[in-house]
Amino acid sequence: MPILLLWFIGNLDRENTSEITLRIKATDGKFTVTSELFVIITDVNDNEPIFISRNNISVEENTKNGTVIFQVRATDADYGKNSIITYSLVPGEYATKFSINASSGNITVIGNLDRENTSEITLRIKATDGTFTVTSDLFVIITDANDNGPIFKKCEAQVILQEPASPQTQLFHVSTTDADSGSNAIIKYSVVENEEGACSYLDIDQDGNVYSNNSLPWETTCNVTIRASDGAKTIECVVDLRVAMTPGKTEGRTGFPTEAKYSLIAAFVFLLIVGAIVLIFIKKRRLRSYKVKETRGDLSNLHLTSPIQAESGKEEKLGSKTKETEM
Ligand SMILES: [Ca+2]
Ligand SMILES: [Ca+2]
Ligand SMILES: [Ca+2]
Ligand SMILES: [Ca+2]
Repeated sequence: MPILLLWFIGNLDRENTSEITLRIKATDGKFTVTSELFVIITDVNDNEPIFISRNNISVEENTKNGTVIFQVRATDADYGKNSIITYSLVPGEYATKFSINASSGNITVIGNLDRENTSEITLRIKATDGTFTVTSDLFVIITDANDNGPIFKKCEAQVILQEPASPQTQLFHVSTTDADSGSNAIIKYSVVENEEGACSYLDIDQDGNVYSNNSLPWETTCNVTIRASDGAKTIECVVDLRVAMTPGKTEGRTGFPTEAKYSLIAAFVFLLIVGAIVLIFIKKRRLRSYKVKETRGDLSNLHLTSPIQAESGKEEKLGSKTKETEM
C-alpha cells in the first residue's frame, strides 16, 4: 500500500493563511485518481500584543474614585488563547491613584488627583499574551478645577502721605495668591459697602490698588473691608487703615486740605491788592492840587472854609470879602 508523505518546503503562517486545500493525484500508470486534502493551520503564539489606543489623555483633578477615565486597547494577531491579552500597570508611584482592569483595559481612578500637587503623570501599561509582554506609556494630564480660594498676602495698611489724599490717589495695594491656574486663579476685588467715615470713599481696581474717590483729611483712621473672589470662593480682609502725615512734616500743618490752604492764600493776596489800591487812591486824592486860573487882588491870606468838590469837574470861583473893623 503506497504511503503519501507530505513535507513543507515553505513557511506556514496561520495569520496569513489558516486553511489550505491540497489536490492529490495518485496513478498506477493506467488509472489516475484525485483527492483533496483539507489542511487547517493551527495557531502558535508567535505574535506579541500591539497597543492601538492613544497614549495621552486628560482628566480633571478631584475626579471621584471609581470613575473609568480611559480604556487601553491592544491587539494580538494570534488566535484563541494566544491572542488573549492581560493588562496591568507597572508598579510605580501612581499605582495608588489608578488601577487597570486586566481584561478590558479600563483605567479607573482610585486615589485623589490634585493638580496643584502633580499636573502630569505617566502610567506604564503592560500587556501580555502569556508569551510576549510589551509596555506602553500613557501620559495623563491633570486639568485644573477651581478648588483653591484666594488668600490675602497682607491684610493691613498704614499709609504715610506727604499731603492729604486727593481723589484717585493710590492709598495702598492688596494682593492675593490662588493655587489654581488660568481662569480659576483670576481674582476680582471689591470694597464692601462701608458707611464709616472716610473709608466710605474708598474703591479698588482689579489690580488690587485701593484709592479714594474723595479727598481724605489728615489722620484718617477707619476700617475698610476688601473682598476677593475667584468666582467660586470669596474671602474678605478688613484693613485697619490709617492715613498719616510724613513724620517730621507735621510742623506748620494746619490740618486743612491742600485746596483749602491754597484758597486762603489766594484770598489773602486778593485782599492785600485791594487794600493797596484803596490806599493809593486816597493818597492821590489828598495830593490833588488846584490851580488858580485868574486872580484879582491879594489872595495871600485866602483860606478855604469848606472843601472844594474836585470830582464835579467844574471851575470854581474864589472870592474874598474884606471886613473892615472900626477903630
Ligand atoms: Ca500572541
Ligand atoms: Ca500565531
Ligand atoms: Ca481658585
Ligand atoms: Ca485646582
